[in-house]
Amino acid sequence: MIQLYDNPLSPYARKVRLALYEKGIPFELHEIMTESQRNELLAVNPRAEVPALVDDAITVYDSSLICAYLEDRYPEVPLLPTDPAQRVRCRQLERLSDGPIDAVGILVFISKMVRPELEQQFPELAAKVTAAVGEVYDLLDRELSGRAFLAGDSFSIAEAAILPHVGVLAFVGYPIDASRPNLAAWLERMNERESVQRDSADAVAGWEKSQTIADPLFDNHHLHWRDHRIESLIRVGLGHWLMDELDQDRGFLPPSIGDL
Ligand SMILES: N[C@@H](CCC(=O)N[C@@H](CS)C(=O)NCC(=O)O)C(=O)O
Repeated sequence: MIQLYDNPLSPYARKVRLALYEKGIPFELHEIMTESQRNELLAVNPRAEVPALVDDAITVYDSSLICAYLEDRYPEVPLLPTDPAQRVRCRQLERLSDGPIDAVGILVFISKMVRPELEQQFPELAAKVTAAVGEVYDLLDRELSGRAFLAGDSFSIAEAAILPHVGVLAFVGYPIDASRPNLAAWLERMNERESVQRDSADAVAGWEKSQTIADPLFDNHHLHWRDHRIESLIRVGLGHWLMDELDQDRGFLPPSIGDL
């Protein structure tokens, strides 16, 4: 059976869970929630990131590669459209979600939860973060104009990638109101799906469990920085702050190529 290394709070892990639930593929779960489980994760992913998936002799990490693998290996319930133009649209939206949309989510996470003092240090930050979330919502609202699904005519990887981000943003204080009617209606429709309800229940249970853990895997005092997340910090004026975080060992970068 498929072995899934995941954390129910990670949007990337949730993308893979949604794909597995939609496809109806059973899996055995290795929930990686604590620092002491890092070695278990490193054994399947040298970047020590969730999700990772082991299917017999095959080990895959990175949610996009996992979803592509699932599509190739278990095509019965397709999560990629058949039309080439819609397929590329689906992949573009997934990439947008994993990069710039994730980076906006991290800005929210940092400024509201992990380093709330930032809003005092940088008085213009809250407005910049709110504007960034608004840009994400506007873009998705435009992309959903006249469409029931983001790409093609059924639930796709684009939905699986974007839903966890939008769901969390809406939950932490950025509701989607009538000014974005396409996005609001899409979210309401998606929330009726069994896969989405199962994943949301996993995330709520994961959040409750995370509150009882003394050595969480995602250490709020030692953050993992990379790619679009770094760009977005620089864009809102937090580039020097990031250098201080790294200098003071409150943050770290992914392994360099020699460590992979
Ligand atoms: N590109 C990877 C990103 C996965 C990722 O960022 N995972 C985060 C959780 S959201 C993680 O495991 N971080 C480990 C850490 O912060 O130490 C994917 O798509 O799977």
